[in-house]
Amino acid sequence: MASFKTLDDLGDITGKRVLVRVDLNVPVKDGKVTDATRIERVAPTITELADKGAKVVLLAHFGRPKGGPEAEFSLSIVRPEVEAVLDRPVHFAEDCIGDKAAAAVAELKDGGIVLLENTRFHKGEEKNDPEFVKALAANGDIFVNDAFSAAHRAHASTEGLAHLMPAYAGRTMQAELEALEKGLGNPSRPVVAIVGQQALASLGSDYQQEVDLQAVFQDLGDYVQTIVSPAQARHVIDRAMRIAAAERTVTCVIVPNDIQLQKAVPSPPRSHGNNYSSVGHAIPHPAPTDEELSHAAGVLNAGRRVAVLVGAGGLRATDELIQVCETLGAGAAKALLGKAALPDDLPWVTGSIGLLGSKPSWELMQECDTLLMVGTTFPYAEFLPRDGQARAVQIDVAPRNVGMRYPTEVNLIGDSAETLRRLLPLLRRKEDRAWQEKICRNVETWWKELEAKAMQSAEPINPQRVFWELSPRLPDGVILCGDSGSHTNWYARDVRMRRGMMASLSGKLASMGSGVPYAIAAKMAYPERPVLAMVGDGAMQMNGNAELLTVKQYWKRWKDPRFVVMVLVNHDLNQVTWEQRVLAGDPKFAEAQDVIDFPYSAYGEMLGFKGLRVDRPEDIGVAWEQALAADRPVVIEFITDPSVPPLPPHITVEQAKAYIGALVKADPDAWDIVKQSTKQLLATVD
Ligand SMILES: Cc1ncc(C[n+]2csc(CCOP(=O)(O)OP(=O)(O)O)c2C)c(N)n1
Ligand SMILES: [Mg+2]
Repeated sequence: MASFKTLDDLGDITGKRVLVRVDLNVPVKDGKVTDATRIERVAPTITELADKGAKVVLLAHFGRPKGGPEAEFSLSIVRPEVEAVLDRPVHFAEDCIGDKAAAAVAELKDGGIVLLENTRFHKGEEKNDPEFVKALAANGDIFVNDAFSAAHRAHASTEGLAHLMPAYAGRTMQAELEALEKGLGNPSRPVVAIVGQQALASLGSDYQQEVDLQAVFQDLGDYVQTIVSPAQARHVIDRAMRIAAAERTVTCVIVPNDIQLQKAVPSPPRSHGNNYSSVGHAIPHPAPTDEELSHAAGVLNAGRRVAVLVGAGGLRATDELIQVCETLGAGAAKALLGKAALPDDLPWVTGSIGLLGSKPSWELMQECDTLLMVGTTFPYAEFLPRDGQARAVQIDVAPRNVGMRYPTEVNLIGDSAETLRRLLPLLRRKEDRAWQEKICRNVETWWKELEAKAMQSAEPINPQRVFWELSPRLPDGVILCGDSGSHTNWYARDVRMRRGMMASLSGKLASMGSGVPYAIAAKMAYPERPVLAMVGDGAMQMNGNAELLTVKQYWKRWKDPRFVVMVLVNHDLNQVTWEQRVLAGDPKFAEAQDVIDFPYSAYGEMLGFKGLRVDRPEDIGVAWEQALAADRPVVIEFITDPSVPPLPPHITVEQAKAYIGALVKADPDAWDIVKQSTKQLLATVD
């Protein structure tokens, strides 16, 4: 976040005219302020400036006048309450610019305070009109902004003035910006979902739009509460925020309609059953003890064949992971959400693990005698070493995640980068590099195998080739957003990550439909980065096509317009078709599995994007280049062969038998599959 100046940076301000933007947009009833919270918030800044001898000139808006004076929106109504809170005289000027303002400011003594009339009585305020900004600036030497709640709007008195004069954050603004810095500086993005609900009185009557939201969200959030009384709101909101931030999780607050309409209770009555909560949160920083670290180092130093498995928790520990693997002569496999944790150009990185994984990852886990798991809850334990095969160390920030899939000997609870940094000096460099060299050879062979598989012909396009050709053309800093389908296999295996790229998909739930929404979210968070969504035709028809309208609505605001949606067309819910064939031995059930044809790229063009349709293997590379260099969003569809098997790196005998069983039971695609499977087998080098 950009740094900013605060009142601590002001030099001597005696006699200086300080324009202070405050938020005085307070609720008023019958000419009286009913809630002075906002005034109380800005009071410390005002008194501090006045006490330092400045002439304090207050600027604020009040209500929504239509660009001219309206008596009911005059700040003169608020002035007595400002005086009361500050406990000192506050003068008033009937205009915020021109002669009236100038005269009132000229009359101020050092340490005096004047409130200028509603800035919104001038159209120039909301338009951020340069002339109006100049007129406001005429009454001050310094600008202090303390109106955090108005800071999201680029108006003359909030944003415009900051360009014309030396600008400082007031105390409220400073506190809010520092809190934001803490929140946003924390790489995980906690979520508080605030959800509406039908009126309390209607609940239980099968009312229109009545849903048991508590039950719906129960499994999603770590704190799910329905506010049933306004007095409860303060502590429920405070806790929802605090738990979400501190535990890097999702919380949910349900607010029924009628509760939304009731008056806020800033401080509940002092009686049994009420709570008086505070705002803010503290992020825990667990750290293992020196003893635990040396225990872990002992295990890792004793190992002769060390394997590392890294997940999403290792995404910010790339340097440390590289150093640890180099020191231990280890190989490293990546769970899917940790794909960006280590670049694939390192020779001992074996790539993805699991059903969508690589053969060298399988071999790494089969043959290691020591396992170090970093920030991962990778679910498929059959892809880890056999129970008892390896001594294991696990690093995770959450105590609940350790020792869950494999019997670990040492669990280190802490941030992965920090913990690895502390572990490194305790690790001895393995002089025998034979294990790592073997892994590197396995990896080299695997990439060749993948290339050979990708280059096999298919009808019309081999889907692996789409991903194989993508890797060298990926722009620096790209964010990759995957979906759930056969394409997830090719993404997991064939795409080579480089440093600085980011990648995600629906990992735990493996939900279809993540590709386009994730990509939109990625672009909202990082508008300066190129983003690529990789989606199947089934998921595109499920929600991707509709979400392209969201892209149409927003893309012109993005600094970098590159937003590519890749649709892998195979007219099939291919992943599940294959799962049924291989795991259950069932032939394809066309009625459920077929996906109808749809002109994805033409539809993209209709929305004003670039559309590309590729149905010849030789066009893949050029098409990717065009898509990734376009000056607008792109929908690029590849017409691919559903007969290419997305088989796991190590198929069990049962699976192979079931697969053959499916083919003899009159699978509509049987012949094509036999052809493709034979080709894939022949492409295997070793
Ligand atoms: C919401 C949801 N529904 C169903 C599934 C089960 N499922 C996983 S992959 C898949 C097929 C995806 O088809 P498509 O998007 O066309 O990709 P393909 O496998 O053909 O590449 C299905 C039905 C799921 N994971 N999520
Ligand atoms: Mg499909």
